[in-house]
This record gives sequence, C-alpha cells and structure tokens, in this order.
Amino acid sequence: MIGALPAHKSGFIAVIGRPNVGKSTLINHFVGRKVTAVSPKPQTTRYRIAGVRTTGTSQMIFLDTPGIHHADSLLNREMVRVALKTLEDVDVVLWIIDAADPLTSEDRLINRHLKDIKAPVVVALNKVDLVKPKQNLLPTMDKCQKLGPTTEVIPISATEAENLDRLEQVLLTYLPEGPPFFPAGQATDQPQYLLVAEIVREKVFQLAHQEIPYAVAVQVDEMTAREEEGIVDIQATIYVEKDSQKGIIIGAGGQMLKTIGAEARREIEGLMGSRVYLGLWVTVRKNWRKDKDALRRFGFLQRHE
Ligand SMILES: Nc1nc2c(ncn2[C@@H]2O[C@H](COP(=O)(O)OP(=O)(O)OP(=O)(O)O)[C@@H](O)[C@H]2O)c(=O)[nH]1
Ligand SMILES: [Mg+2]
Repeated sequence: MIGALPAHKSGFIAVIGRPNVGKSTLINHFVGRKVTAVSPKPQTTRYRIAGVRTTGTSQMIFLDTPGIHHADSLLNREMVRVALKTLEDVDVVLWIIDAADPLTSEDRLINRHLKDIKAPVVVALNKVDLVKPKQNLLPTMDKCQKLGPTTEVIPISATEAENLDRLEQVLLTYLPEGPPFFPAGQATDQPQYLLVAEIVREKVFQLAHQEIPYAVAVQVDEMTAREEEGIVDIQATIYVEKDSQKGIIIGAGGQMLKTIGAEARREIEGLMGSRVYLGLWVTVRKNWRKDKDALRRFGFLQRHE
C-alpha cells in the first residue's frame, strides 16, 4: 500500500449572524449555485435552508438561517427562534460579522447565545472589500478574537470570493469523518416548489421598497409539466397584508407584477432547465404576520404550535 487516502469528511455548519451580513451570499458561493435568496434588505432569509457543497473528499452542509435581531413581531420572533435552534445540533458554527460595521448590539446578542452551545465557533469577518485602508481591519480582528471561546477569525469577502479557500479549509478541520448525507448533485434540502416560491419572494425583496417586502409571503399553488411541449406551468400567490400593498405589488398598469414575474421566470427556467409559464396572483391576507394559522400555512410554526 502506498499511503492511505485522506478519509472522507462530512458534516453540518450552522451559518449565523445578524441580518444582512452576507450569510446567504456566502452559502450560494460555496454551493456553486443559488439555493437561498439574497437582497440588499435585512431579514431576507426566513427559513432554515441547507446548501450542500460536495467535493470528491468532503460534503459540507451549510445551514442558512434568518438574521438574529431584537425581534418584536410574531413572525420575527419565529425567525430568530429558527436561527437559534439551528445551533443545537451542528458540528461547527460559522458566525458572520460585517467587517464594515462590526460588533453591534445584535452581534452582542448573538455572542450571549453562543456562550451556551457546545459546537466550536469560527468567525468570518465578511465584506472586507468595504474596509479601506485594509489595516483598519486589525483592531476589529483583535476585538473578535477576544469575544469568547471562538477558535479563529477569518477575514473574507463573499462577493469578491476573497479568502474563501482558507475559510473552507478551517471549517473542514471541524467536520467528522464519514460518508456524505446527500447524493452528489443535490444542492439543497428544499423541494423545487419551495425554491420557486423563494425566487418570487426574492424578486419582491429586490424590487419593492420600504415595508412592502416584509408584508409579503409567497406560495406555489400549482406546478405541472406539459410533457410534450417541455413547458412547466406554475401558478403562485403573493400574499400581502393590506389592499394598499396589493396595489403597490401590482403597480401602475400591472408593471411591477410584470417585472417581478419576468425576473422570477428567467431564474426558474434556469433552475428547471425548461421553459416556464408563471402565473402570479396577489391576495390580501389581513395581518398574516400576526396570525398563527397563516404562519403555519406559510411554514413558520409547526402544526402543534
Ligand atoms: N460589498 C460586499 N457586499 C456583500 C458581501 N457579501 C454580501 N454582500 C451584500 O450584502 C447584502 C446582504 O446579503 P445577504 O447574503 O442577503 O445577507 P444575509 O446575511 O443572508 O441577510 P439576511 O437573510 O437578511 O439575514 C447583499 O446586497 C449582498 O450582495 C461582501 O463580501 N462584500
Ligand atoms: Mg440570508
């Protein structure tokens, strides 16, 4: 025998941080395709979503989570609960901190929660491309090092793909040896209809302003393939909380809804590798963010809660 091959490693990495620090951007990069919504607005991610990176020698399962913040509404409290619950059973926690706006009161809140968990914590200081001159990073790195039992602080840029190889190497040292959990080629644990709903919701986050995106939930009502023609028919509903929001989502002459539909369809076609007909409907569900039945329907609360 000429030396043993390195053992295969696989495991779960909880990606946490305050809203808008780049958690989902980083995961999409590691997976190599979009599995989780990204937008310049905070609180884009609402669910726990697994993004899977499979190489010949390892499988890293990144768990994307909603940004941890001082939550007030029922929906926001539920989002934070999902994020904190993800910390319970993972091999390593990847805590993302914004290098350009580090150690806010939300970061301190996260640090308090991390004191109780057993998994090792790796800190990634993201958005270093925004820090100029570069030596301004040093005091921040120093402060992060002193946060607690954190093992390592790694400066990165998710959008510029800076230092991500190094981050991957560090994360791999914390993963146990073992076979993959997901088949090769599987990029996420999300079924296709949920990916489609998230694509539509992401377009709303990117295109609508102020409070509107937060009042929106999306459900796919129908998804059928027309076998002979190679077309997939999709019907989805965009839920809003008030009539006035419905008007804004539809837009003057239906222009806003058209743009949301066109951008979503383009991306869904890429996902499915076929032509897509996307029908979008807008419906008012009054105050759904405060309504337990609606939150269950949209997949936030479990059936028994
Ligand atoms: N300049 C710069 N911008 C970044 C970087 N990483 C992410 N962003 C931007 O930051 C914004 C938020 O990114 P997301 O990936 O949605 O952030 P998130 O942490 O998942 O946010 P929530 O889901 O709301 O908690 C987007 O506009 C990204 O393009 C980076 O390394 N540099
Ligand atoms: Mg996100």
